[in-house]
Amino acid sequence: MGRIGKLGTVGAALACVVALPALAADELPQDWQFGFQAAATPVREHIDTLHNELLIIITVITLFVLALLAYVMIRFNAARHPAPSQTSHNSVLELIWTAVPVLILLAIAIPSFKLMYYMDRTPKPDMTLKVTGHQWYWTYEYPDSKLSFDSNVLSDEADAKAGKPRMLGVDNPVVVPVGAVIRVLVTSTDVIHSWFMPAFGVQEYAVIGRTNYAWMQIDRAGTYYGECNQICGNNHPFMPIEVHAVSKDDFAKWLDAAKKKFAHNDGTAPAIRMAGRVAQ
Ligand SMILES: [Cu+2]
Repeated sequence: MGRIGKLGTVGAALACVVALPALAADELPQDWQFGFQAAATPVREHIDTLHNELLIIITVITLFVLALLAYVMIRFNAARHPAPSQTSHNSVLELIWTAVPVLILLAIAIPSFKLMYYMDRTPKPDMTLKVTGHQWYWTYEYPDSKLSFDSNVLSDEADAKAGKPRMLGVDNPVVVPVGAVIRVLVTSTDVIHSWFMPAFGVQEYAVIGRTNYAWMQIDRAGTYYGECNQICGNNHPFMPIEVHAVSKDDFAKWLDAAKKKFAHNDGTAPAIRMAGRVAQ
């Protein structure tokens, strides 16, 4: 095997290490993981693609600047070059070092804007999920099904008992069907929160008196976790998000059960209240 062949093998082996290990039903970041948590929606796949493109561009720029610095330091140090050049400008060079960065920025801006518009426009939605942030818990509403419930963080003991990751498990998780285009409406009743689901590429501010929106189409079943990531007060770390993506049949079954379980709710958000950590 030639040197390049060997390099290729090492590269392939590295790529295997960098690629995410097989994930269980709980979709969580792994210890010593490289890169992002595995993408579970088309939006997140597009974000990964742009991220990887930027990584190549920034690496090439960094190596180029490093090489220039090394060249200047070695070739033009005081010992080798005791009489400094009196050159003060060079029109061609100045034109190049202005135009090339502009072209690089354009090359970054075009895919970046494309991604922003892609994230912004919900394709024809199959269902709507309304998320309301409170100090310090979430309310979820399914306006198509006239269903609403609160979702509170679990105590450490309850997390351990349920086999959920500490401070990420909730009493009432969001359940959504795999493959459905879900329009997510996000708002708040007190301070600014943020509904952040890394695996879905969704991070939307929950602002009082305003409805922000995002969309997600989860491509595989699993349990996904997120958190409020806008500092919102005392219990900010205690308002996690737990999303179960299930098959359409399981979703229909859950919906029937949930309508009975949360029958006391008439589809409107409950009054603001202080959330304690729920022990179950
Ligand atoms: Cu919050």
